[in-house]
Amino acid sequence: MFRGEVDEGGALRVRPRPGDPDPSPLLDNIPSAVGHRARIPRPAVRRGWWEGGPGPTDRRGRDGFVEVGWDEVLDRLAGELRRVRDAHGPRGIYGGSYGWASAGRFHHAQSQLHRFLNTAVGGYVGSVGTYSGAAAETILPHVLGPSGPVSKGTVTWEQIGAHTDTVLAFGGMAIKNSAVAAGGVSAHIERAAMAAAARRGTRFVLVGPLRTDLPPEADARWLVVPPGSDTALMLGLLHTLVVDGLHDVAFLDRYCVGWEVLEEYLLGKSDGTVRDAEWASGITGVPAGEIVELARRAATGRTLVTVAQSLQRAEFGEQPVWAGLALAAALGQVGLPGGGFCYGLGSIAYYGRRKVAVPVSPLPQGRNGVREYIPVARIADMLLHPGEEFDHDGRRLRYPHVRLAYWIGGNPFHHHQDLGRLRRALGRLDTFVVHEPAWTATARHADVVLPATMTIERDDIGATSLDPVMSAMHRLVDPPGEARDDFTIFTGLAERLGAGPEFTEGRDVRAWLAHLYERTRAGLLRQDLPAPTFDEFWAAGEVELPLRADDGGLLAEFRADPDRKRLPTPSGRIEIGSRTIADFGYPDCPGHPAYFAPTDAPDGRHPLWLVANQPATRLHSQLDYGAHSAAAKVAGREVVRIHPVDAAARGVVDGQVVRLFNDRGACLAGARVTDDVAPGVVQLPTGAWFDPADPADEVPFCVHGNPNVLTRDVGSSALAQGCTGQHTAVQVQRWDGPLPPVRAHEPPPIEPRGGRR
Ligand code: PGD
Repeated sequence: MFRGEVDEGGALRVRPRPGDPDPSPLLDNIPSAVGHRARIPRPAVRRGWWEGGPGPTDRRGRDGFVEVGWDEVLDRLAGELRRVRDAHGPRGIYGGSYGWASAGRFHHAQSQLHRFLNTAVGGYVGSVGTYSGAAAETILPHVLGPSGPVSKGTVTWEQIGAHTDTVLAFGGMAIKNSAVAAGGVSAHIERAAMAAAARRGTRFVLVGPLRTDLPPEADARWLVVPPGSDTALMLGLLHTLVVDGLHDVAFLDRYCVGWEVLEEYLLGKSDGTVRDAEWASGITGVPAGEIVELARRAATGRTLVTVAQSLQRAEFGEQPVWAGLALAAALGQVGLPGGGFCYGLGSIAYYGRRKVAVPVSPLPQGRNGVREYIPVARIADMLLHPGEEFDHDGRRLRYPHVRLAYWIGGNPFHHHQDLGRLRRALGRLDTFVVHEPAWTATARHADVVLPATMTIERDDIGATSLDPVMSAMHRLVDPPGEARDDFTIFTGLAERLGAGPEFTEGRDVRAWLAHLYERTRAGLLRQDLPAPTFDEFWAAGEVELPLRADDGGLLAEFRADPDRKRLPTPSGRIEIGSRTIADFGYPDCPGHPAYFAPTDAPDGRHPLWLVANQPATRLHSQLDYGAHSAAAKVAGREVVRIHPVDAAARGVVDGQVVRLFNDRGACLAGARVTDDVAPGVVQLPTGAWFDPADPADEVPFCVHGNPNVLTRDVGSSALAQGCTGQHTAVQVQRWDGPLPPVRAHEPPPIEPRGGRR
C-alpha cells in the first residue's frame, strides 16, 4: 500500500504506507506510468477488423491500428457481441480472461468483465484455477482440503518465530514474491520474521537451484537440487524416516489414510525401485549422507515443510505438493504451531498471516448461464482444438468452439507458454477484444483495444481477508487521453445491449464503493469496534480491521478432534494415498505421491535448465516500462543469470547480451554471471514484454527477453492441467551480431482512417 501526491511541478510522488518495515521497491515503477508513451490514449481498432469485419486471420499482431471514437467503437462492439450471442449463444464467448490487474476491489477487472457478460450477454465460457497454483489448487482438495483454508490462516510467521526448529523450504520463500498480494499489503513482514526466527535458532534449509530464493536474513543452508527433482528428495527423506523407524506411526494411523500405498512405493514393493537416499541422490545430486542427516534432523524438534508455488507450476507439479504433505505427515506435526505443512508460504503475501475477522466484499458477478469451462492454462488448446475431448480432475470434457475472446486485466502474451503457439491459436478467433492501460503485446494482438485507467487514476478500495488494513485508494492523477474505467466502458456496452440497469444497479463508482464498504462496516459494528461511516473512512484514508486468533485454523482443529472436525477430503483425513485419484486412472498422477523424471529436460542440444520465474523488478509484466524495471535491465533487455562455469564454457562475460533458444523460440537477454544460480541452470524471469523481431515468424524471436517464447504449453498432468511455465531446457550462446532495437514500449503504428466506417 502507498500514499501519493502531485508536487508543485506536477510530478506524482509515491511513498510507502507509514510503518511498513520493508516497503516494496516496485512502488518506484508507479510514477513513470504518468504520461508514458506506452499508455493507450484513445480506442484503437485493428485496421483489418474495422474495414474487413470479424473472422479468423493471421494478421493479428501485424496489422496497424486506426483510432476511433468511443461511441462508434462501442456501437460496433455491441453489434459484434450481439451477433456472436445470437449465432452461437454465450458459449461462443470466452470470458475466462485470466490476469491480476490492479489491487483495488471494485475496479477488479475480471469481476467487472464477468458481471458485464453475465448481466448483458447471458454468460461466457469461463476458466477454473490460476496460472499461479492450478496443480496445487486441484490436488489439495483431494488430499488435505481446499488450498486457501489449509494454507492461509493456519501456519503463521508468529508461530514460526516462537516454535519452529527447522524449516525445510522447498523452492524457498523469495522476498520478491511476498512483496505483493491482490488487494494490497499494508506491512511487508516476511524478511523481519525470518531474521527473528533465525536469531532465535530456527534453521532454514533452502532446497532449489537459486540461492536468492531465501533472503540472507534467514541464514539458510542451501541444498542445490536441479529443477523438477524436489519430489525425489522428499521421497528419499521419507524412505530414510521409514527405515530408521522415525516416522510417526501413531499420527499416520489416527490422522491419515493410504500410508501403506506410499510405503510400498518407497520400499520398492510395488515396482522394484527402492526410493532410498542413494536413489534420491542420483536424481538430485545431494550426497546420500546429507539426505539421511537431513531426515534425522527433521525428525528432531518442530519441523515445517513449505512448498513454494513455483514448484507446482511445472510438469507433474501436483507431486511436490503431495509428497511435501506426506513428508510433513510422516513427521507427525501437521496442525502443531509452526510445524507440519504449508503450501505457498512466502510465495505471496497471503500466507503466514492471520485472517481478518470481518467480511471484505468483492464485486458481485451475477450468474453465468454457460456451464462449459476450461482449466485456465488450456486456452491455446481450446482455440486450436474446438470440439476435442480433454481430461480434467476426473472429468472428460470437450473444448467449446469460441468465436470471441474478451480479455481485461490480464496479459496472455506475458502469462501463457509457447507464445508462437498462442499467436496461432488467437488467429482462430473472429474477434479479440482487450481493455488495457498500455500497449502490451496482448493489446497489439487484439482487434478492438479500449484504453483503460489504472489504479492511480480512479477511486477504489484496497482490501483482502489477510491484511488488517482496508485502504481508501484515492484517485491521484487524471487518466491519459480518453481512457475510461472498465466499469464505465461496460456501462456503455450494457446500455447498448439493453442491460444498463442490470449491470449498474443504478450506482455510480462512488455509490458502489460505499455499498461494498457497508458489509465490512456492519461486521465492525457487530463486534462493537470503531466503525467509521464511508465518508469518514474515505477522509481518513484507511480503517483497521480486527484479526482472528492465531489458532492454527482448520489444521489445528483437525488435530485436536479428527472425528468431529474432519478435513474436507473424501475420507475426512489426510490422504497420503487417494482412492479417488487412483480411480481416475491418470498415468501422470497416480493414487500416491510419485516421482516422474521431467520430459522437457536438458539434452545434448539444449543442455541447460531454464527457470522462468517471477520477476523482482515489477509485478508480472505490469509497469515493465517503469523506472525500477527499466533500471535493472542490461542493454535494455531482461537479465538472465548464469553460473560462471556455464558462462566461461560459452565465452560469455557479465553484462553481455546472449541468445537463449530451443525448438519453440529464441530470445535475447543481458547476462549476469553469478554463483547464485546452480551450475547447469539459467534463470530468466517473466515479464519483459514480448517484442518479436518479426511478428509473422512461426518460431518467435523476442529481442527483449520474454521467456515464454521458450516454455512448453502442456498441462501439469491430466488431473490439474496446470501451467507448466516454470521450467524448460535451452541452449545459450553469445550474441555477437548487431543489437536489434527494443520496441516493446513503443505504440504500434496508428494509421489514418479510411475505408469502411
Ligand atoms: P500481469 O502482468 O499482472 O500478468 O499473468 P497476468 O496476466 O496476471 O497482467 C495484468 C495486466 O492487466 C497488465 O497488462 C495490466 O496493464 C493490466 N491492467 C492492470 N490494471 C487494469 C485495469 O484496471 N483494467 C484493465 N483492463 N487492465 C488492467 C500473471 C501470471 O503469469 C501468473 S499470476 C503466474 S503465477 C504465472 N507465472 C509464470 C511463471 O512463473 N513462469 C512462466 N513462464 N509464466 C508464468 N505465467 C503466469
